[in-house]
Amino acid sequence: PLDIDNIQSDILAGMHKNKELFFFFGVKDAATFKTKLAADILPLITTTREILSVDTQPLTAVNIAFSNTGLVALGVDTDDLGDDDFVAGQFSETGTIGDNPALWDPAFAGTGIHGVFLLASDTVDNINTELANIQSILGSSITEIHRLQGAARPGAEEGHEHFGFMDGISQPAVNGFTNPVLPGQTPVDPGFFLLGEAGDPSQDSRPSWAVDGSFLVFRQLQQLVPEFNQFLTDHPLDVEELTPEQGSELLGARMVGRWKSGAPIFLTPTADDPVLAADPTRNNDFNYLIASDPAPGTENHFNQTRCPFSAHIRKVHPRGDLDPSVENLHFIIRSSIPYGPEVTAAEAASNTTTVARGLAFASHQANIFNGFVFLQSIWINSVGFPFGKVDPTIGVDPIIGTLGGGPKNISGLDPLVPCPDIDHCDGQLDVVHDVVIQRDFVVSQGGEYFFSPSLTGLGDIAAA
Ligand code: N7H
Repeated sequence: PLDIDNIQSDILAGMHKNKELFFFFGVKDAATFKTKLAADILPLITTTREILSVDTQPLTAVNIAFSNTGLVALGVDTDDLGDDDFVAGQFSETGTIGDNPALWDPAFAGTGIHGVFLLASDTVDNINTELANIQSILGSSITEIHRLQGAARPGAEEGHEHFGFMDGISQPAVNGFTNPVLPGQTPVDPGFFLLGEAGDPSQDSRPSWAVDGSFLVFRQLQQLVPEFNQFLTDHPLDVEELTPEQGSELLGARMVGRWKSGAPIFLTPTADDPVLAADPTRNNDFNYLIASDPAPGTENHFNQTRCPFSAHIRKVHPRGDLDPSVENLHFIIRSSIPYGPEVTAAEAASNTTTVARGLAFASHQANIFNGFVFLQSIWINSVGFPFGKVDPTIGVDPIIGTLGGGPKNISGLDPLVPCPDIDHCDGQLDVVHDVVIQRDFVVSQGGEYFFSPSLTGLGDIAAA
């Protein structure tokens, strides 16, 4: 069994709180930092077991993770960690992952961030109190580089990201941890997320201080919500019996692959189904390979009436589109939270963002290339993915895919175009890029790759 007293809480379980601060710092005095880390910070770190029960949750949960330059500054040799992307840092990979470095927040540009504290609680006041405590412990051994305050959206929007869609529905099930496993969840070995555990291809070669740690990919992803809403309003899908408003809603749902409620469009393609959305035994139980209408198998390669090949959740988890031996190599565990306020009346009226908001994206994986980098560069940003479909130029992910900020041609967003079934097209492929998205509605402002050690690993780092 996994040692959940030794694994930081965010990796497998998330922080379970509505407010979360990401506090990015540089180490100024490594010796002092390591002394304080061992004596005073380590006791503050929240474990997986503690977060799982409200009885043991601290007022403010605390996690810590280090970048490669941070570990090196602390005297840790990261060469044998076995992760080239981690060692390179996220800034050096903007080309690979499709980011425009000119749009990055200067805080993330370069390799100056050494570590990040994740502080989560019910109130920002609690978080600020814990941050003040940590800052007084560490004194001038660290310096603040950047902070991002995340918060669940208010009222009925709680759990929804800023475009309005329910988030946090689909996660892989981790063998030896996830219980119960819900219908539609794929069980995966813990070594996909935790170094040195079963299923980690480098299980036997990880240094002992790294065992039961995980790589944390952080991204500050700005969302242009009024602009996104205007796009939907301007391009309602012209489907019989739908009002323009419903046509716009359908377009948004087909870009994501779920309705705003969270109901998967593959199961309910023409209208939202809030009852289905709220049922955890049904809202994730589908596979693009299998459909009763049309015949099983047909759906997979020739038909995107129920769900576009390009839909965000299909791009990042092509259930059944690929051989499971390939598809299942690229799972991540997400623990993102929205940041920034609700859209103001003035922004909505002008269809223009003036206040920063978006998603503080966080994902855990035991191999950054197989996890985040592969998803972003090979699946999300490839116009041909999922490969082998009737349409070789599907387009990038309409939500988070990018072609350098320029126009994106996406096929299949309109359920009536192209021909739903090649047989019905007299063998002629009628590939129509029915929707052109002129700009990105999600803009990366940068991020970094971190390593979240186990609690014993933190002790080892402090002693390095
Ligand atoms: Fe995505 N969105 O609102 O459109 N995402 N995502 N994501 N995402 C998911 O199933 C969204 C981003 C994944 O197993 C849902 O939990 C937005 C990045 C994966 O079926 C919604 C942003 C990456 C899944 C969104 C964003 C991913 C997933 C459905 C950025 C990886 C699970 C709710 C601002 C590189 C797929 C759910 C599955 C689901 C949205 C970013 C990956 C609504 C707005 C950068 C693996």
